[in-house]
Amino acid sequence: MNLKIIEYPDKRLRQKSLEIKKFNQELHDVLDAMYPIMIDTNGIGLAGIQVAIPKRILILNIPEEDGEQLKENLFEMVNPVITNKKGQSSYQEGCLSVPSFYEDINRFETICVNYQDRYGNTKNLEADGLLSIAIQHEHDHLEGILFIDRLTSSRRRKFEKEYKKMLKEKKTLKEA
Ligand code: Y12
Ligand code: CO
Repeated sequence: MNLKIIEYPDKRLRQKSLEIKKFNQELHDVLDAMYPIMIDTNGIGLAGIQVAIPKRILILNIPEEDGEQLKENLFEMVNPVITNKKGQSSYQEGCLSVPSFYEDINRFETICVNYQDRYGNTKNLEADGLLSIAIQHEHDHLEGILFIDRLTSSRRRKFEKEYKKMLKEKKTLKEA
């Protein structure tokens, strides 16, 4: 499966992703194909829409303290629903669909999430720390929301200016 990460300002990132109803081989193939893309690009989280698949799926692989990402720590969440949210935390987030930009974003500290695994089994998870932040970030993607939407308006304006400049430089380099 030839999947590619789509980048802001691609309008597809604004789509609301659709519920998964069939837990079939096609779903397994997509989830299997998303994993190497996330790992090869140093990602810790990836939602379906980031590879142009508007389905309610996300994967997460939080690194160990030494930075190693173990496949046994992989979470695959299908149709995730965040049920409880409490506390507040701030973390410098980045996104594979918004390259080269990192910013502190406020999130809930602890969340509960109900989801299904790739076979349709229902799961419940209470998450805090980086896992909680990453779930909230990826869950936003399913709603067409990007972390840059959560910036203050002045910070957002600064981002748009810097990002436009970066895209222009990238284009110039490509043409050279
Ligand atoms: C905290 C941190 C991240 C999340 C959501 C998931 N975001 C990511 O996994 C972002 C990964 C990322 C990787 C990059 O490295 C490469 O592309 C090689 C990167 O670097 C560049 O774009 C140049 C940016 C982001 C939630 C909470
Ligand atoms: Co993202």
